[in-house]
Amino acid sequence: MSTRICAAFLGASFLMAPAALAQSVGDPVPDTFICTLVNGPVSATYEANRAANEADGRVLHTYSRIFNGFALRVSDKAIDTLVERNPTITGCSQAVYVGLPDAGAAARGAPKPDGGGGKPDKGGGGGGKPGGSGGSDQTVPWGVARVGTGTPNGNVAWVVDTGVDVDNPDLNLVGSAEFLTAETFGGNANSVDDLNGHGTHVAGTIAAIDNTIGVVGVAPGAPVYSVRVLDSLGVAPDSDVAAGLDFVAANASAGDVVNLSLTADQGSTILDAGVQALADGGVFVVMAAGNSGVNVDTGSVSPAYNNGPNLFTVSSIDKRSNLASFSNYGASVDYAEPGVRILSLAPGGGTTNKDGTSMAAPHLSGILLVTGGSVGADGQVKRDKDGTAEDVGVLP
Ligand SMILES: [Ca+2]
Ligand SMILES: [Ca+2]
Ligand SMILES: [Ca+2]
Repeated sequence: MSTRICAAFLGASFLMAPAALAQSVGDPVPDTFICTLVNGPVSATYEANRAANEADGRVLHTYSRIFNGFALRVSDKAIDTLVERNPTITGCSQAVYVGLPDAGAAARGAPKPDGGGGKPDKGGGGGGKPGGSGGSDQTVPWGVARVGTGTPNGNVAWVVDTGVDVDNPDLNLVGSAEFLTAETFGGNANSVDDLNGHGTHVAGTIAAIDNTIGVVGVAPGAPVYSVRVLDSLGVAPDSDVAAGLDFVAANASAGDVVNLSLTADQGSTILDAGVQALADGGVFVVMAAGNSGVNVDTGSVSPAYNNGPNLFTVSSIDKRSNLASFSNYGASVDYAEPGVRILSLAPGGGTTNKDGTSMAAPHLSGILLVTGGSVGADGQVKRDKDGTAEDVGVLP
């Protein structure tokens, strides 16, 4: 067992530890297992509690929408016995860490998620508010200018992320939920607030209100529901993320949009099941392609490699429509959207620049919250790496 996995148990006391010690996306989560149950009238809650008692474990989550099952914290010795003795359990697999794609970009020397500490790019791309009304400090980010803004159709933007700033005056936040159970370095379970900044930034691009502050989103003022599944470092077990998706599946309506600016560096069957269940329910699922510079299909980047009705994977372009150096690509990618030097909201007020496919995906989420499904095109991505250049999605 590697040092960094053992270190995971040390938790909050290592908040300031070097980044190299943090869990990596794709690593197994110690003593955390996701179990699936046979189809039929089997209660996930009853079975989870029974299993926890039997194996001296603790129930972390139950799932009823994306599949029937539960997540347990239990030793790996006990888990084998549990499966053998309980015919209602079809199998258990160890959870893996998933997280923000941006962490990978930073590690590879791509632009840092915070834009290298640059100052907010006031008017740097999109200029001021069209019409230039005096006294407004609202900026139209270049990406929003490129994609356009339109009247939201009333559906909800479910931002499954690091949380969304709970009292940001530039957002119409209609609810917040939290599903973190892991004692990771980022820790901070039991708060719904955004302790990273990523989710607030994503929400701003989708739906920042058209007023005199901050930025304006593609679907200004659209209702945002925050589903906090990633800690302050942007990492979490996929079992926690799946709990967030199960919650969305139970509460979303057809036509709502789920923005998933997170990735597992390898296949996550539980995330795959989650996005598919949402899509089957008529919810649009918008997924960041990821920032590792790899092909999502040959690299098995989950959930980005999932395809089908209502599933959208988004790559990142710069102002010249060139594929961003960090952006993943591949046949499963559906649209390219602005994702380099993107200005949006920061927790506690103000604005900041970030780079990544995480910033590209919310542009498409905003489009879907205006159109209810149709996406226009403003040219195609340049310097595409897979021979199938996707459209730059804009409001029709
Ligand atoms: Ca605004
Ligand atoms: Ca696709
Ligand atoms: Ca392509």
